[in-house]
Amino acid sequence: MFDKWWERSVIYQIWPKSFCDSNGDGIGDLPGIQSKLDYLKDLGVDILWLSPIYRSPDRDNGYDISDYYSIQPNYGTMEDFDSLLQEVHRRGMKLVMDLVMNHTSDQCEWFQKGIEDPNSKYHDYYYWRKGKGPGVPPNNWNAVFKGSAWTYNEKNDEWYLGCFSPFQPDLNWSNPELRQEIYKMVRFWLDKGIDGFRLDAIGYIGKNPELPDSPDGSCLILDPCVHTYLQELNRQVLSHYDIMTVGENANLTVEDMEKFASLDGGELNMMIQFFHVEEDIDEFGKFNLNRVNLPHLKQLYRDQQEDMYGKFWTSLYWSNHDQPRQVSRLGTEDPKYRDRAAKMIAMNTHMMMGTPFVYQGEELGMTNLHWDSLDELRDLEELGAWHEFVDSGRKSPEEMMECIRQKGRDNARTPVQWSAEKNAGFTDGTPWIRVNPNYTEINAAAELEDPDSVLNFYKKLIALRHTDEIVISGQYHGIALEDPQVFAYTRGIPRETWLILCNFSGEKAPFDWRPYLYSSSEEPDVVLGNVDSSDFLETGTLEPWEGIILRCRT
Ligand code: TEU
Ligand code: CA
Repeated sequence: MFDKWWERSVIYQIWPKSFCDSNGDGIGDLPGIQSKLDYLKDLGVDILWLSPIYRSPDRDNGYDISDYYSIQPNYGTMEDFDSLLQEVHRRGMKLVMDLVMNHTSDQCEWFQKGIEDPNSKYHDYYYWRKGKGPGVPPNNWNAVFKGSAWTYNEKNDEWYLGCFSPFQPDLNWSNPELRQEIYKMVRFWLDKGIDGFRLDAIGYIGKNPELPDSPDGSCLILDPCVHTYLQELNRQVLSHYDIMTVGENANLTVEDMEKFASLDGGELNMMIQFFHVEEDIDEFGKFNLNRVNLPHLKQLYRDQQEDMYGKFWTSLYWSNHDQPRQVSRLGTEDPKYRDRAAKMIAMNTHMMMGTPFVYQGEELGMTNLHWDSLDELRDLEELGAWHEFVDSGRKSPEEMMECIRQKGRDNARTPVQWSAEKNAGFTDGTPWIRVNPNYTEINAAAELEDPDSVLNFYKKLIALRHTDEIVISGQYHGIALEDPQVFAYTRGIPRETWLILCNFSGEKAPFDWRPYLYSSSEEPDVVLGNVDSSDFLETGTLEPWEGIILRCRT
């Protein structure tokens, strides 16, 4: 326990399309990423996770791969990739790639060949089934991006399964030949010397080949065979390399997480947890206007953080390419407190047990975008949900637009704000998606110069993980669970306790810290805080959005 390099690391996620454009076509690319490696090294992160860069028709931003062995031409060439990998390693960082193996694009050669010749081996690489009758799909599953999970193909009078969308047909993992085909591809990338994978939608690969109806029409059944497949992948491929793996799947319980990512290392090293980002969902899924319920959230964290000790490892994050911007979601966009809130939220995440993930632009305090109209949106999830909820009259267009502004994925996908120059310094051309107009205030160039910026605060937080053992191995205790404003917890190792206090509200918050640092006769010292010369220790009151770390040694 605590001796793995990824347990001592901070991961930075790059979503290539919006990171940095080197050639003026309005689309981020690999040379653009390479040009920012010194910035990332200076930030202090250890591992870069690259969202998919494989060849793809780009219906779902590369999560629909048409050729696993080549690079998306918009992003560059294989030489660009090799050069990027080399430059990442030269700076002492590591590179982790996205592995999308639940589905391919419908443009993938395997899928196309299976349609052309239903007797070819490629046909059984996917789930093809006869309908229950004319126009009636084989079962009741609905796609994640709305509509039926089945698409009819006239040529062979069969339906194929696409649990996310019709552009993303699911691979048939019950076919051993398909599994070997995938393992071959995984080895191809590992042999290049990459340092691991983030495994997309991994729970979906486990399906009972009978494909029975599900009680709620969901296609995420989590059949136990998912563990058989992952153990096989681990035994035959992953365990032969010094790499890390992080699986991604929504709707997992703490027990599920332990199965996927137990410390015995038989499957994956950690999972991307979802309980916190799903705390606010309702019958419309993520498209709602709910703010997170703080006492409930603290309870969920307490359960997981206290339970995982000695059993499994986890990821820590609020932001990625599927989530709205965290400062808008949990903090405030009010310029008076925006930066302070962004720092407090980061502190809350980074001081927990697990590996923190920073999503591009988060370290600058980037916010959601106030979208004006439907034609500005790019995400197929947002558009699918729009049609499902607005066309059926379940939500008015105005309400749905507001839900997208608050929760939609496009918020995370606006270009990284590098400077106050045109298009935030992201591109000389026309950006593929709108740039957030607040780049004149929120941008890397300005923040590098400002010692009090969100960016410089992230550097301090990240550095703590490298200097203070307690951040990695300290036991977590959730406290003051009922407090409606303050998220409080302690971390402890023998002879040392840290108390982390985060005011998740725009009001002052009294908090009595004494009962939690009882082991010491001396006054605690302040490890880090987001309020300049905070007087919290004297007044016992946190300022709006204040975050502070107190330490006691005995
Ligand atoms: O997401 C998988 C997943 O579980 C989704 O349900 C995710 O929770 C949803 O997008 C949230 O709104 C992965 C990728 O991260 C996502 O970008 C892809 O669109 C999806 O797989 C399909 O490959
Ligand atoms: Ca480009």
